[in-house]
Amino acid sequence: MTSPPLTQRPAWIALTAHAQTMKTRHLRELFGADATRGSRYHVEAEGLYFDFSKNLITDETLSLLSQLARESGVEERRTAMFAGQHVNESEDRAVLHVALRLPKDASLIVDGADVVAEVHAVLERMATFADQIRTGAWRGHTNRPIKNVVNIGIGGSDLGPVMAYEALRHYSQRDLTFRFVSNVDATDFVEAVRDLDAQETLFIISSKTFGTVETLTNAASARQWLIEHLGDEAAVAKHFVAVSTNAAKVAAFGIDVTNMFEFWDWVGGRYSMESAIGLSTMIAIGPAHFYEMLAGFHAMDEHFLNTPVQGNLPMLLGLLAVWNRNFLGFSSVGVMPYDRYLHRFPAYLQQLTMESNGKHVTLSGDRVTYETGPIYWGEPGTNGQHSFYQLIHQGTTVVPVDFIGFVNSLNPLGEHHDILMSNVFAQAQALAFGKTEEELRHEGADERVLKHRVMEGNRPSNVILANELSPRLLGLLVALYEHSVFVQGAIWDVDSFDQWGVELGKQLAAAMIPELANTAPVELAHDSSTNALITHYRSLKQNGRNDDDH
Ligand code: G6Q
Repeated sequence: MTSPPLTQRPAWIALTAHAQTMKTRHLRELFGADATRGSRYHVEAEGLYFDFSKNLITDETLSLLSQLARESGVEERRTAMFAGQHVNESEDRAVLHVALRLPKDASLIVDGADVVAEVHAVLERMATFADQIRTGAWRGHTNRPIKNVVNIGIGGSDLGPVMAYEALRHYSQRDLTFRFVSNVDATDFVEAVRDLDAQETLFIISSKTFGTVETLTNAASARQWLIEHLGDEAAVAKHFVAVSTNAAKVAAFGIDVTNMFEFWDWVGGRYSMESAIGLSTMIAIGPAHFYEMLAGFHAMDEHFLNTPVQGNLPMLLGLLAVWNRNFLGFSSVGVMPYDRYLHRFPAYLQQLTMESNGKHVTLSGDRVTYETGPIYWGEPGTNGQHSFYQLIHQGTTVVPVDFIGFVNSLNPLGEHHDILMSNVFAQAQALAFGKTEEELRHEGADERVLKHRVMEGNRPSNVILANELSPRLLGLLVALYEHSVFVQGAIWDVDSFDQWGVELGKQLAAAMIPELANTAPVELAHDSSTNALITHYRSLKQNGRNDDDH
């Protein structure tokens, strides 16, 4: 399908004009004019209640956004992705994370092979291994059961596993300890293992390419640590497994490929937490819970694929994000989970959203003439309320917020949960409706600080409410955001599945390592700032650590 460039599509032009009117409206007025707005602008599906009524929208906005999706070919692109076409055009790859969560009896033939059979074969191997670790049947080199699992990986090979472990900790086997090492900063590794007994420690080296410098550096240090503690190279066999697409490099590192769990080129790093990259998750929560999580992902996939736009959660979340970004001009999105277990969810989402849609050219390589991916950030509630929420409420930058909350706590304790959830509803309310001077005066507020206390309101938010945080729910939630990112990327006409922007820094750093390590004089040929920094670093480094500094 060829459609005109985004800004020339009729819906885009109409939305631009419509936004001028909407910018003069206030949520107070929109709610005042329609007593049913709060219930009308919500969708309930798969156990998720999505309230989007506190966005600066009307029926016309929604209908124009649906038109924009149609004119942008979002549905065609969705079909193409689910069918295994190479929608990651710049890397010429299929994008099939949805195949990772297809049920066992499904089938999806890609390039002549049934990927579902391959996916389930790996899941079964993972389940056998996870059970061996969980029951103590897998023995370490000195015949002790494994008690500690350390995942070494970075980016997509870390953020998903650590987020999922934290999110589903309630369901985890509590006599096992999990650690996640990602940063090449040695502190990450050293602090992660300092209280662990090597005899009871399993390292999972998670790397799609098995060529990532941070992961290989940490993996090498882990190997050395293990051998130092157990005094035998042969110990590696029982204490290291790999998750990768690259068997040759796994073998070259010294891990037996029978201890490698495979995934595929068509799984993007940031879309891989339910592949073998989720091995640590499966060990933590057990295979049955892991399959429940996959079922949650799949339910959202089906919902996304089969539901008309007006009731389609990822479509609506994505279209509203485009509305806020492009037409109202808001440059960031706050994601505030009111659940402590989801404390790594914002970090996970940052990669999912910003690595996917932080792009400056279209699929055909033309510079975009509109804004693309907003900045995603966030913290769990209620902590944020006692710090940066001040800016969200009264600052000069409007930050649309996604609130995520649950009806039932996994740790019911006194009044805690009602207090927590009252804050979700209250924050969304305060953002939308604020407080006027008149109201404050009526309440008898001190005239001297009246202006300081005014809350302008009219700040958009979504509320996502579910029964409780379960493995299934986590799958639903992650898939909701994955597909919302897809919808946004399809409208912006960018490649949401590549990440060329992370390459240059890696190349420059690789070239500098010898310059930093070398003690002999070197000819530096960078810009004058970089040259001066390296020179200063080298000269201080040669002086060694200063005992006065610590
Ligand atoms: C994710 C990115 C990136 C990747 C890491 C780790 O979509 O591609 O974050 O996951 O760079 O890569 P490896 O798994 O290959 O080590």
